[in-house]
This record gives sequence, structure tokens and C-alpha cells, in this order.
Amino acid sequence: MADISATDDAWWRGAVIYQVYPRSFADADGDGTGDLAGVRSRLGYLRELGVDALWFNPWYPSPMADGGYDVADYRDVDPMFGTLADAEKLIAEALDLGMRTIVDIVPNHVSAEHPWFREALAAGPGSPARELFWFRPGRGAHGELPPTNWPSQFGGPAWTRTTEPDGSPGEWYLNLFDSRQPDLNWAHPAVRREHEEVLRFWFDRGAAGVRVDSAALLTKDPALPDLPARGEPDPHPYVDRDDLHEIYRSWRAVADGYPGARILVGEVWTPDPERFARYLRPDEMHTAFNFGFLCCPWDAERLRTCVDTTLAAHRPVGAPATWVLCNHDVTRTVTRYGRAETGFDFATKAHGVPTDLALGTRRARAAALLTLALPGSVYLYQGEELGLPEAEDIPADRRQDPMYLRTGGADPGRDGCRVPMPWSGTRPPYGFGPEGGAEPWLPQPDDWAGRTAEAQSGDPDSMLELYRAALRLRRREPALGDGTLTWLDAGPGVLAFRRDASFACVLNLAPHAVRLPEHRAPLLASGALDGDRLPPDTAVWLRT
Ligand code: TEU
Repeated sequence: MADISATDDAWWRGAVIYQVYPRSFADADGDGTGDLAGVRSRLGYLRELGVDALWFNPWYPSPMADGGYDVADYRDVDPMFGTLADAEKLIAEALDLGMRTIVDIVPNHVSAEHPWFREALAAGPGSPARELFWFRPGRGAHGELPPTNWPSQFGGPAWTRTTEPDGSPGEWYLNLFDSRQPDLNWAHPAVRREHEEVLRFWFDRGAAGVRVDSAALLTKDPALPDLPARGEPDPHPYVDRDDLHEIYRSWRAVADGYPGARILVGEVWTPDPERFARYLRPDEMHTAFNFGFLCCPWDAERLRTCVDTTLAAHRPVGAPATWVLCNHDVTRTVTRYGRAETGFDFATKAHGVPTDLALGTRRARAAALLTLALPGSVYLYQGEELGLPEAEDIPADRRQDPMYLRTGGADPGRDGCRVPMPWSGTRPPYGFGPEGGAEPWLPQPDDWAGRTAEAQSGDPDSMLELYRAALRLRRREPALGDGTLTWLDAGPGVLAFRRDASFACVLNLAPHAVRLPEHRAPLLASGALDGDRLPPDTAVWLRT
């Protein structure tokens, strides 16, 4: 058995971390939903792909009002995914294959089915049990208006009114997400204590890290002020507040109490790079997702500025940057890059925007070589290595995302990037579950036969083989991973940088082919080279 404490303490600084959405990865028991036994059966695939760690979206008992981000018990596994023993086996087996495990911790809110919230509802207004949450009387003559004008991230108000045992309307409670995800009161010591124990619970079971969900939202201004009609309030009543940092310092102390570098990875959405870096000070989190990069359009200048801003923000705190192209919340990369608007923005995410998948795929291949060459660690979302597009034609009655449901369909939601993985065969379920099993929980497109792992294996032109080759090289190249870069002057529309004297990456976003800088040999290209010229939307790694 591999020993998590016997290894490199800096593993996370240059790691490639693969995000597993357990519901959609592999379905071993044939109920239409992925499970931990399914993941275990595919560990060989992940090993062969060449990733260093796996981050699992929540696998805890949950009513699945928000795909498991509504947690009813932080110390167990939902029966639909398996058992706690399965999780322990999975963590150990992955480690034996050289892959660490990162679990997802959801501290901002719990499920409405969590014992704390059930107790709070039952205990009634003014009870100590309600102090763990944000219960308030409503405004208006009869309390019929929510206590503040805050919006839910999923649409509608961020408050839900309770019903008293006699059927009359009661207090309201805060939910920044779905009404079945009540926000916790982080000013309460029991809330803090509980989460530190949850961290220990998973570190004790061999988790090498935790991904901290909605990390910038936990604390609230107790005065609960309304949001102004225009502009961003400073300080904001519930986003990126200064008192958050003290929480993460105590979490860091918990993590540092374990051998083998257990890490905290923040899901921090904040546009200000300096504010972002504050979460990464040496006694806080280790890394955080680079959403600026994920949102960045396919444009040489914008990308270069994003890289520079990222590196400059991380430098003073000594944290490595991360590079992320997509995840379970956003439009799949090949679809996004094939559109006229190539950036990502929750506010403008729309149904049926035309996309050129061939172009998007070409760019996604080039982007893969860019991200894997930049200094720091990389997050790879399941299916990205297969070049899966967003599934945009999921029938309305099959959609499950509260973001879709709470906006009456105005927002397409996130189901389209959560469709079960295609492994093999020529029609659904493409090896996701056993033949004759239940239909996958979300329908898979009929035209994914060419996108399965099986179809792509051994095809040198496939996305999967590009990722395998790039990850193989990344492991061998001492210059890749953590470190710095030096830009090379390659003309407008071209990004070119050196990692050390012998390795360079060049990415052409100009509409015409460009001459490659001086080099000894190409190591890997995202598309065919044209002699010593690099075609548009193509990247190459060079031995210099
Ligand atoms: O997301 C939090 C988050 O702020 C966004 O990604 C969110 O989807 C967006 O702001 C909507 O406007 C995390 C998880 O990644 C997401 O899947 C969960 O739904 C959410 O937290 C609630 O737990």
C-alpha cells in the first residue's frame, strides 16, 4: 500500500488534477447513475492518462437538489454512489496508482435534509437551533417580503419563507443558492467546529486535499443590508468579506497537522486578482481555481494579459497559479471556443448559440498545450480529454439543474456539461453503464460514437492521445509544472514563451500561419505543422 506521507511535499505545486463528477463518470451497478465502483473500475484509464490527483465532486448523502452540493451528511457516501468503505478503497487504490484524492467540502450551506436544519425548522423562531442558520422575520406589514433584496445565484430571491406547524407563514431563511440549500451562520462557533472535524474526518481517510466550495461566500454582514440598486457595495454583505480569512487560517492549521501536504483548493470567484491572492497567503489556502483564465476569450492579447495578471498576483504570496478551461458549472470548452463569443460569462450563457465544433476542437487542442505548459498546476474536467462538446439538446423534462428550473428555463443551466461519459461502443450508454442497465440519468447525444475513449485510443489525431502525449511529456520535462516563464517576441496574435533554455511553447491565434522561432525540434503539436510554420489556432511545444 502506498503511503501518503512518504512523498513529495510540493506535489500540488505542479500537479495535473482530474475532476471526476461521480454521477456521470462510470456506472458499475447499472442504475443509470455513476458510482464509486465505476470509478474504481476506470482507475487504470486515469493512470494511463497520466494525472497526479483526482478531485471528486460531492459524493455525500444528498437529496440531489443541486447535484450533491446539498449535503445531508458530510461523513458518509450516498447509497447511489456506494458506501464509505468504497470511498476508502477508492482513495487507497488511487494512491497505489500514484494518484491523490481531493474531496469536495461544501461549507456555505447544507441540505434542507441535514439534521441541523430539520431541527432548526422544528425548534421554531428564537431557538438556539435556528442560530446555526440565517432565520429572520420578513419585511412588510405581514412579513410577506424577504428580509433583504439579495438574489439567489440560481435565480429568484435568496430567501425562503417557512411554514409554521399550524400552516401559517413563518420566518424566512437565507439561501444564496437553492431553497433546499440553507446558508450556515459562520459566526457561530459550532459551525466552525463542525467543519474542522469534517476536514479531519477526510484527512484521516487519506484525502490529500479538499476543494472548498463557494469559498468566498461563507460569512455575511450580520446587519443584513440591502444591495444597492447599482454598483458593487464595498464591503459586500456576503461576497469576499475580510473575516473569511480567519476561517481558512484555522483550516490550514488542521491540514498542516497531517503528514504529506494535505491541501486546500479554493473555489474563489472574485474578479480582483489582489483580493484573490489574499486567499493564497502562506497560512491560508494552497491554491485556488483560476476563473479569470476559464472566462478568458480566445484572443492573444487577452490571454497574455490574463497569464501575466495571474502570475503577478500569485508571486507575492508564493502560491502556484492554476489553469482551468472548464468544470461542471460552465460551458464545455470545444463548444465555447467554436462560438463567436469565446469567453465564458454566467450572465450571458444562452441556449442554442451557434458553434463551429471543428474550430472549437482545434482551439481546445491548442489550449490544452498552452495550459499544460504554463507555470503551476492544471485542472482537467472529465470528458475534456475526449473533447466532449456541451450537450445542448437535452429535453426540458430531463433537465435537473436548479439553475435551469429556478429561471423557468431562461438559463440553460449546467446539465449540458454533466452528461455521462462515453467509454465505448457506438450508441448510448456508450459503456457508461452495463448493457441492459437503466438509461443514464441524463441522455447522451446519438453522435458520440467517435468520441468514446475506446474510439480515440490509439488514434494519433484524437484529443485523448493528444492529452496522453502531453501529460507524458509534462512528467518528463523538468521545466514544466511549477516555476516561471519568459515571453518570447513572436509578433502580434502569437503567444510564445520559454520555460527554460530547452523548452518553449508557441500558440498561434493570428488568422494566418506564422514562422516558428528558432528551435531544435518540435516535441508535440496540437495540429499539423506547415513546414516551419505554425497554422492558425495551433500550438506547439519545442525543444530549443
Ligand atoms: O459553485 C459556486 C458558484 O458560485 C458558481 O460556480 C455558481 O454556479 C454560479 O455562481 C452561479 O451563478 C459551486 C459549485 O461548483 C456548484 O456546482 C454548486 O451549485 C454551488 O457551488 C452551490 O454549492
